Amino acid sequence: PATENDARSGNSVAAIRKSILDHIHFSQARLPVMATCNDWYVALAYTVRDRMFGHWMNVVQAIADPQRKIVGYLSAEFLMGPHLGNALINLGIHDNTRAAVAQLGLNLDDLLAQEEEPGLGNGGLGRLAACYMDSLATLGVPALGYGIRYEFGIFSQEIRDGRQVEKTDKWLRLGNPWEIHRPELSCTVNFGGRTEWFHDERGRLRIRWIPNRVIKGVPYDTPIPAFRKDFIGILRLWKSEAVESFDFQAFNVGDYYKAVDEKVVSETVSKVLYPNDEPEIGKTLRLAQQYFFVSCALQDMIRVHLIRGKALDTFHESFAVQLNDTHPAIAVAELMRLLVDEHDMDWCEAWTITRNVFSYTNHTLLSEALEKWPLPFFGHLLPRHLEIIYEINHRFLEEVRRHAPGDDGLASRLSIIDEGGQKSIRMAHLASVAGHRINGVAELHTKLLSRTVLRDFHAIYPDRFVNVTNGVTPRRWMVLSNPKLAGLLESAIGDRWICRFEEEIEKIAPLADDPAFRNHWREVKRGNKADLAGLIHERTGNTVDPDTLFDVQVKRIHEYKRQHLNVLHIVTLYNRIRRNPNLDITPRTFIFGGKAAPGYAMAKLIIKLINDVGAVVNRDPDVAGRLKVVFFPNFNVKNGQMIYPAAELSEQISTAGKEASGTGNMKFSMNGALTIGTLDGANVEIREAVGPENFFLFGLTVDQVNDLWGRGYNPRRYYEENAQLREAVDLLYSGHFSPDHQARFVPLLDTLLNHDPYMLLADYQAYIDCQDQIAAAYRDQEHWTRISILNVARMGRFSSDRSIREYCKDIWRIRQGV
Ligand code: DL6
Repeated sequence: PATENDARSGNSVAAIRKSILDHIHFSQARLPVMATCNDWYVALAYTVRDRMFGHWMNVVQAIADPQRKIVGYLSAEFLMGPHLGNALINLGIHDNTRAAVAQLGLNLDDLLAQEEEPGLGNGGLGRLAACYMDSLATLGVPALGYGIRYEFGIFSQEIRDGRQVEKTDKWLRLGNPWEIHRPELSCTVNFGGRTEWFHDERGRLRIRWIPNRVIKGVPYDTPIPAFRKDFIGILRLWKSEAVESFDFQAFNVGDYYKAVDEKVVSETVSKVLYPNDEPEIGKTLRLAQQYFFVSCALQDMIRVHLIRGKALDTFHESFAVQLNDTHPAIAVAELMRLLVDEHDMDWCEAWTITRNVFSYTNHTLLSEALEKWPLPFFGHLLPRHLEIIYEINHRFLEEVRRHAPGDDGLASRLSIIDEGGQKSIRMAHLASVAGHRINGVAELHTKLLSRTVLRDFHAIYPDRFVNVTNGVTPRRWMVLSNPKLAGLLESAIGDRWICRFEEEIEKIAPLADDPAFRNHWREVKRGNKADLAGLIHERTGNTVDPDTLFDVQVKRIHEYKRQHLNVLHIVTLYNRIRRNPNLDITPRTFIFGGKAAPGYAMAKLIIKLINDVGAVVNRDPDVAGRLKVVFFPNFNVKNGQMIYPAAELSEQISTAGKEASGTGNMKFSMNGALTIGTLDGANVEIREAVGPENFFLFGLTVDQVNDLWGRGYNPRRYYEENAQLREAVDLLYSGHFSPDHQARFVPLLDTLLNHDPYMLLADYQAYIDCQDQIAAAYRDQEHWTRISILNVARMGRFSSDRSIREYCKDIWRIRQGV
């Protein structure tokens, strides 16, 4: 058809080629002979983006349709990963684009490699938001993802001398062809100052906020394409700017630097993503960021609602707003302020709307990650919001006292204001008071949430609590990352599994009994391992053998995730080889990857530990290549796409009760890795789904962990009573792996022996025994392959499409679209 060949929107090879050349000329102003790789990448990105604009108009129509409810997903982080490859897959133009690019004498892989990924998130929480944007679009739900257009995303990690070195992530350096700048939709955001009473034009006494700083939020929209549907999601990220670039008054009197200063300070707000795992206290800029994007988002939603021609008292019929953790929880007070102060609504009516609009997802039980803002500091930045929070809290505590008269303990435990010690605002309480639904991200997590951190809320509002187990998108994490596997699946069961994962993927289960299929399966994995081995060599200089067991732990580096337990296993195997160099051992390649928060010294020491142990083990002639340890630098979405498909063993070994869900565990399993894991987070459900016989379980349960703390945990006893453990720990103490600095790992080892807050020593022997079983199981490749196939076949439940359907039904009360 003619439209197929239209250079602006057609999908034929000729149309795509023509479009790329047009963009080289009209958008880049380049002669093709002089165009750089980046010019071609940008021209291709524009070509692909053009093909989303038709879909975009469908979404604009859905957003304008007063009958359709819109999801506003508020998240301080969106870890989208590279757009180009994903868009080619979702738009169904991958093969034609590859051909078109080839006709221009270029290689698509080189252009894909050119894209700097937008690393606007720390890890699981931000990546979950990205998977959810993909599923929302694919399910045809009109959605706006609201966040911050950080100028610098998550730092990029280099490893020098075995240590993490952080490099600024200048992802916008060469421009960003995916976004559309929308200055006409800018909002203003106030900070600081004071509030005052005044009489309005009708003589009523009201409050107004006199801020001492005003900045501008400018949105940039990125289309998030649905899989093979004429629909997109809109990711609307806000950049902070000065309201006026120059203070002309200051300029006129000659103070040029003061004039520029205002601009610099305003732009600081969206400058840099904060790393997690670091205390919040005192980070004014962080609170400013949170308020900044949330205020812009709510102003934007109100604008959209009013454009629909509806009165503000029906705002909750237009929008369901999800608070992705507590980072955007200030939205509760901001919506009240906008409705009551700016739109003159009655408090009770505004509160009813607010309660209907918001729901809250909790992503962590770790007390250090629960956000609290000291009162004076909060009031200094957001004086009006402090008053509003006091009022919300006052009314809420009255309700609590009616519910449990005389129970002052309950009231003080539930209060949004923590009165103990330094007074502070508990953001999780603010979100829980307002949210009509509160959800955890895995069954175990939701259960623990309602028994621990939000126990009192659960007691008074049990119906607010629901679980929505996380999911990941099979489009990015299978089709895009693992084309070999996707091809094999397609030849076996067609391609309906890509967007009907829950129903379709199990159809491969019977093929686990087919020897020919198993052979193909192994070839796919072997190919992916060889690809990764090449990349490892390129990035680290290490040579790894694709015929060894690829044992992988990639995720943020954190003590609770216990990368150092994995290291204890490596040292234990190493000791066994040292004792008996002829030992018959299953050869393994241990692959680690992940970033440590820049201020988290212990996590950084764990990175050094992995590298130091690797340096010795990899070189030891007795080991003779049977163990290899590599640290893959700069784990991000792009690298993850290469790593998950090559993994055979997935390490999900957090202390039970600490990992809210995990999503890497799902990505591994969907790509055919078997899991060694504790009963933590979504591991519990993954094990149930794949079958206990197809999952390597070890370790204490949550109840056993609590019980052991209750009885008095003495880690040193485990060390003293377990010769193998002692030998491993002693070797680390001895400086064997750190000859240049014998005491390097003492802080880490002393922590293990004296406190061991994450119970590595208690779980050590169970972990080693389980790893020994795995080593034996791997030798039976037919059986291993069978389990691998069954793992993939039974992952249906872990598609983010299922999660989003649950949010639609149980939380947002939204019908799905196309
Ligand atoms: O829900 C997404 C992801 C979970 O899979 C991880 O288990 C959890 O650790 C992570 N939580 C955070 C919390 N950050 N804060 N606050 O990143 O969420």
